Parts: sequence; structure tokens; C-alpha cells
Amino acid sequence: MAVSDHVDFATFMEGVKKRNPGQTEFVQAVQEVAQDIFEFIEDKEEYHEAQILRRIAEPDRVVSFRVCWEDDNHNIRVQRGWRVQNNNAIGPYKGGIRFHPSVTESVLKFLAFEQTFKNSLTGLPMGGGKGGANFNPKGKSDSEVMRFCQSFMTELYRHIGPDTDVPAGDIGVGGREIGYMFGQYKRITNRWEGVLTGKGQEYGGSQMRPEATGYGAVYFLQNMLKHQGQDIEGKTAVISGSGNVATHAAEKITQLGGKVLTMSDSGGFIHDPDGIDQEKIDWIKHHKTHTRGRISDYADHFTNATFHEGKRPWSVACDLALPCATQNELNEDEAKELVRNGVQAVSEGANMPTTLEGVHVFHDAKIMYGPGKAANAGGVAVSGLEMSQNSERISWNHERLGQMLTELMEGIHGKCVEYGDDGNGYVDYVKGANIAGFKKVADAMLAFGVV
Ligand code: NDP
Ligand code: 2IT
Repeated sequence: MAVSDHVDFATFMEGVKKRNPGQTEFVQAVQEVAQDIFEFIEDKEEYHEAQILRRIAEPDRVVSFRVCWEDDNHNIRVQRGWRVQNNNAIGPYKGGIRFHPSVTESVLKFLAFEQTFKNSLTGLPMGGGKGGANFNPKGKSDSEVMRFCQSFMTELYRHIGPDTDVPAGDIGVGGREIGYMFGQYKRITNRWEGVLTGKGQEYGGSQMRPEATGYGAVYFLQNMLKHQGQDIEGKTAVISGSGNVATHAAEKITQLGGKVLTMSDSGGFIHDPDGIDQEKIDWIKHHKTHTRGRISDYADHFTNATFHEGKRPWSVACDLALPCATQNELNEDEAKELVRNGVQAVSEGANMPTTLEGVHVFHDAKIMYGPGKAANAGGVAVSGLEMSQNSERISWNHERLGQMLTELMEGIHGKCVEYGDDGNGYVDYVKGANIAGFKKVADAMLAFGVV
């Protein structure tokens, strides 16, 4: 029998920092998971012996490549693209593609690591991956975006496939970009297969995928509230972001009788004390995805609304908070302000939007806090259903998918409670999600031996 390398948490984290210099987002994500896992595996020698956590925190591979394209003025532009394939123990690598100037290897490694646990929590057979490029789609023409997507796929296609790795959308990648990338994959390979999810409905997309992440984050919130004998009806909500996740979260909150007070983008936030109802949400959706305008324009359009330049919405008093924009967009001071103003529950539509210090504030105040890897898993879960539909050459309708999404989110909530209930009426959803997500992947890895 091997002599087990039983390092403690601090030594483990020292190693992670040393092996990933300057990759702060990745180290942050590993730390958040590792503190719970160390406690869970304390008396489980087999996980230590097989170095399971160390192995999950080392991506299977990171592919980095040049993406060269020509802009409308015939300038040659060079971007960097990546695909991080973190772990495929329980299914093909699966996770979105992000186009944003802030994309780095560290950001994609953190997202691929988180995705591994998230996908496991869904109960569907999907491993964890993430990809992207430091390309800024803002202000680019459709033709420029198309040329970029085609160039990106011209390299990416050799690393993906319906049983290998199935990308989807994320920040800066929506229906338009998925269409251009799918078209290029099909053109290169001469194969129509479910290699991407989030596709258009005409060509194999799931009817529920556009709504799934935002709706799912609200269903998760609804489950947390129900667990405490409460519901969304009559509660106020502060939401950040104004993209796919944020607008659909706003839509579901509104449908369930809540009142949405804010939305934001990288320029600032709008506060509408009258509430952002369905008509206003439809205006935002159109404005962001078709006109490709800024959220500040909302305040010129709807009376009583105000725009707060360069600010985030967390100072607005509310019952519910849903960060749905990006990582580290809610810090310790902002978490304290939310708690002071009486927030009851936080459900993360975005990935790792709350800093580690902010998370501690919510825990110390015993706020219901649903971390992204559980709360926003509805998106990838419906992606998993899209993969099944493509393999079976079938299509489920909106109603059926809505029911399946509701059940999937209920199941994820249940797993978090199973591993996160402290026995005194408080559920540590971070711990629950981390342990439940880890266990399935770890047990699969044990079955494979040393690979
Ligand atoms: P979109 O591109 O549709 O929207 C992103 C929104 O966030 C925009 O309003 C954007 O503002 C804002 N934003 C992006 N970067 C920043 C920043 N650095 N500072 C402030 N605001 C910012 O992306 P999604 O809605 O798809 O993704 C939002 C979050 O949800 C991300 O964390 C993503 O990883 C996560 N997520 C997405 C899923 C999906 O299915 N799409 C699934 C699960 C999680 P602006 O227009 O100014 O850039
Ligand atoms: O972060 C995420 O879960 C996503 N961007 C969606 C991934 C997917 O494969 O649908």
C-alpha cells in the first residue's frame, strides 16, 4: 500500500498557488472548493491516496491557439483563443465559450474547474470544460463577428466533438455566435452533429436553452425560500447584468410575483422603483441583443428610472439579490451593505460573482446563499438535454422542457441540502454543492485507477 500524502489544506493551497503563478481567479475557485472537500475527505483515505482533489485541480489539458481575422477596414487582427478541458470522468467535456477582452487562461481555468462540479450536480453525464478568446464583440459588425467565429472554429474543431467536448455560449457568445461557429464546424467536417449547444431552434437547438440559466437561478432561489417556508411573491429583487442570464432571471422573478428593481452592464446600473415588468424586460432584451445598445438608455426611455454611472446595484435595498453579470462583481463591503439593508437570499446566475470575503459575510449572517455552481446549473442542464435530443434525433417542446428544468433544479437543491444542512436549520449551500459535485466525479475517478 502506498504511503499516503496527507497534506493539510494550507499546504495544498500553497502548492496550487506555486503551480499556477498569477492565476488569481483559478486559485480563488480552487480554494473555495478545497476548504469544504478537505473536511469531507478527512476520514476517507482512498481519496487522499488517489490524490483526487489534486488531479481535479489540474486540467486534463489547456489548448491555446492564435485566432487571426480581418476587420472591415482590412486590418489583420490577432487574438488568443483557448479551450480548457478540465475533467471528463463522468461525460464528455462540456461548458461555454466566452468572448470578452478580460478572458485569460486563469479565468477559463477557474470556469472549467467550477463547471466540473456544476455539471456533476445536474446528475447528467457531462464533464467540465470552458473556452473563449480575448475578443471584444462590442462595436463589431456582424461580418467581423462572423469572420472571427469562423477563424476561432477553424482551430477549435479539432479538439471538440459530440462525444469529446461540447461547447456552448457564455459572456459575449449567444445565438448569433453559436450559429456562425456551428456553420463553420459543419463546413469543415461535413458532419451535422450536436457539437455545440445553444443552437437555433431551426437546427437542433433546445426550445428552453435561452431561458434555462436565468429561469433555473430563480427556481433555485424559490427552492431555498420554500425550504424556509417562504416564496418570491411580493419580494423585491436586485439583479446585475442585462444579458442572457439577467434578463431571463428578471422575467421569471416577475412571473412569480416579485418586483425587479435594477439591471446593469459594465457602464453602470439602472434603478427603476416602479419595477422592471415584462414589457420593459422585452425592451432590454431587444436593446441588448439587436440594437446592441447600453443599459443607460433605459433611463431615457422609462420615467422614474435613474442611471448610476460606473456603479454596481448592491446599495439598493432589496429582499433578493441575483448577481448575473460576471466574476467578483460583489465584494465584502457590498455583501455587508446588502445584509444591512435586509437581504434574505442570494442566488448567483453568474459564475463566482461573489468574492471569497463576500461569501463569508453571507454565511456569517446566515443568509440563504446559492453559489453559481448550483444556482446557475439550469443552463448546462438544458444543454445536456439538447445533447440527448440531438443524439436521439428528437425534439421536446417548451412545456416538457420547462417541467424537466424545474425538476432538475429541485434535484440540485436537494443534493445541496443533503450535504450542506448543518443540523440547526441553516443550509450551507456552498458546502453542499461542493461535496455533492465532488463525490460523483471522485468516485468515477477511483474506478479508473491511475489515469
Ligand atoms: P451576456 O454576454 O449575455 O451578458 C453579460 C452581462 O454582464 C452584460 O450585461 C455585460 O455588460 C455584463 N458584464 C460582462 N462583463 C462585465 C464586467 N466585467 N463588468 C460588469 N458587467 C459585465 O452573458 P451571460 O448572461 O450569458 O453570462 C452572465 C454570467 O452568467 C457569466 O458569469 C456567465 O459565466 C454566467 N453563466 C451563463 C450561462 C449561460 O447559459 N449563458 C450559464 C451559466 C452561467 P456589457 O454589455 O457592458 O458587457
Ligand atoms: O457557465 C455555464 O454553465 C455556461 N456558460 C453554460 C455551459 C453549457 O454548456 O451550456
